Amino acid sequence: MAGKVFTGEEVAQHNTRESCWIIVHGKVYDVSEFLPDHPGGAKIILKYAGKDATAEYEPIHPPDAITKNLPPEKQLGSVDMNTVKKVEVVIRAEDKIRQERFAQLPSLSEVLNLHDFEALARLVMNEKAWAYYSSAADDEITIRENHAAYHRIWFRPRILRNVTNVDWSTKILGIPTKLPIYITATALGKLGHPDGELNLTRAAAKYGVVQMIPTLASCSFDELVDAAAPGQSQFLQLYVNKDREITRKFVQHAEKRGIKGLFITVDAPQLGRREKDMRQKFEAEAPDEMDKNDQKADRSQGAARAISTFIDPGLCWEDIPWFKSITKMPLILKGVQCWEDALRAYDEGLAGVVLSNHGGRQLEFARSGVEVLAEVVEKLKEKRGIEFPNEKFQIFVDGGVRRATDVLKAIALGATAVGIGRPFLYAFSTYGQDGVEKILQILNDEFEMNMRLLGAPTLKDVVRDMVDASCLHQHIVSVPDDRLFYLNYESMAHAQLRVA
Ligand code: 173
Repeated sequence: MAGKVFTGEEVAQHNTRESCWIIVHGKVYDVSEFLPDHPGGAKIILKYAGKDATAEYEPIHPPDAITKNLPPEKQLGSVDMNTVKKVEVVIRAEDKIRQERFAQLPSLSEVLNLHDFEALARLVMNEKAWAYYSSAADDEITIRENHAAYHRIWFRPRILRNVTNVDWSTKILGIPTKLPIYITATALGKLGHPDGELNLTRAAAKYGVVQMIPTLASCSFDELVDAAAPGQSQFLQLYVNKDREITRKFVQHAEKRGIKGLFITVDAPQLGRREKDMRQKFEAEAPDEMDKNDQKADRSQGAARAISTFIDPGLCWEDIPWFKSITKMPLILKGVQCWEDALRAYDEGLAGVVLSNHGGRQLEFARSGVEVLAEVVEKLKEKRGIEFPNEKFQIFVDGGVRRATDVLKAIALGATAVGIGRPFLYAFSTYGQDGVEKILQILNDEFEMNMRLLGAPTLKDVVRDMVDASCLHQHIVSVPDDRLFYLNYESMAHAQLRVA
């Protein structure tokens, strides 16, 4: 059966809830029985009953999601695409304006810093994609605090040191990197650019940095590993599935494919409320009569929540030995938010922790990673006598980083390296791979200058005494207004009256 080639007309007959076939990437699938189980609700699938759903499917599913979730007998065969009616993609007026603005993007030489990419992305990106990438939890206090926390740390530079040559390369989990940053995991790359996360893989190869592949990438895991240059290192971010067999297979496959570190996300037993994303209503205009029974549709929850239902809220410390039994990769917990949990991770023999609040997208009023860093370093020294940075147990931070000075502050406080997420999304959503490379170039330039100005020829010379973090834990001190950051920050909107 799987070898059968259908015509577009044959597929088009199956356009009801009872017999619902769809086309994705030239293949025909019978999804009638899967409808009630679709995490994003049945309605969105019914909109494409009997039709080609590829354009809708592509940005928000890894390519193999459909083959993994449907039994083989529901994978009916292929279709002669010449006989398939093109699905008219309706572009909303606002998105048309945004698309046209691409022609007006300034040349990359005029883009001077990471904020610039965000400002431009906000103007040109498709509205839903912008809402998904930029949104954060509840009132978006934590997302802003992530950046603002860096304003409460000031430098104590040293003078008259020979800084003719400065070197900001280091090692992360034993892997050499040309900058003390890594590209952290962010989902749904194809919402921003047709090549999705491949933009990151390719730019990371050119600039000698490590990319963390997300579980929920738009590109498949293997595609991203295949795209790596010889010798290029990649990490994997893991969402742990309720079905541990799926997780075991994925982890072991990743290890076989040469992944150098497994970052287990521990701050998302349920996805936070991201209201900018929710207001976009991933609407699906299936005819009403088809939709009567669709109680389960979760589309009011935004794109991310709809596809996150597989994540196991039952994940707990007792699972750690199991992870150790299935892989030899270094295990790092991503999303640790207090010293007690960092200490436990150390005592469990893990390779490290990422102090992170998930870019402010999870628990609102979670503290910033860099604030938690200062506390973790102090307490682990007090309780276990260890100093940071430390090769055996490494601490990473992410959230709110926009400048090399931010990274240098984290390093002075004891971090090994810092994760950067959204700025790379904004860079490829505007300029593709060139944008990502430009960020890495900007950061290189910023590191060179700032290390000289700090009096630190290497990262080992960026030590605790080089920062004054005495106000870091104060949440009510006045900080300078960071104009570029706040010009980009898009206020949340209230509910609106219906248009008559
Ligand atoms: O932050 C996110 O949006 C995220 O991690 C996620 C989780 C599940 C599905 C999509 C994205």
